[in-house]
Amino acid sequence: MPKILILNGPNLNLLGQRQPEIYGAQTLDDVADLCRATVGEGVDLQFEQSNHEGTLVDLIQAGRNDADAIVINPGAYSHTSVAILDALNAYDGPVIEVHISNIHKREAFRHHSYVSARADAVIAGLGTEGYAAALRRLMQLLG
Ligand code: CA2
Repeated sequence: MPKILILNGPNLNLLGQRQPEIYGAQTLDDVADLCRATVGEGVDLQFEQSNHEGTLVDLIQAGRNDADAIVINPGAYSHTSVAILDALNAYDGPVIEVHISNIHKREAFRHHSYVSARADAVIAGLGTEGYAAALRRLMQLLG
C-alpha cells in the first residue's frame, strides 16, 4: 500500500483556536480527518506536526525509507529553513508544499519559501482544502 507522509510545522497545532480569519475554523485534527477521508482505505497516511525544525528534518529523513510522497506545510520555517530544504533535497519522491493562506497576499517576508525550490507543486490560499488537493494529485502520480 502506498504511504504518504503529511508534515505540519510550527504553530499549526493552534489551527482553529486563533486567527480564523486567516486560517479558518478547522482544527489540525479536522485536517487529519479530511486527509484520511480524501485518500480512503488504499493509502497509508502518517500525519505529523512539530514545532521543532530538527524534528521535521528527522521525520523527512525517516521518510526516505518508507514514504512514497510527502505533503508539507512547513509553517514559518518555509521562509527561513535551509535545513528543511536540504532534507527534502535528500528525499527522492514527490513533494507538495501546502499553505492554508495565500502567502503572496500577505507580508513580504512570507512571499519567499525555501521549500518551493524542491516542491513539485505549491498550493497556497485554498484553506485546508489544499491538503486534499495535494493528496488527490499525489494519488494520481503514485497510480
Ligand atoms: O498559510 C500557511 O499555511 C502558513 O504556512 C501558516 C504559517 C505561516 O507562518 C506561513 O507564513 C503560512 C503559520 C501557522 C500558524 O498557524 C496558526 C494558527 C492559528 C493561530 C496561530 C497560528
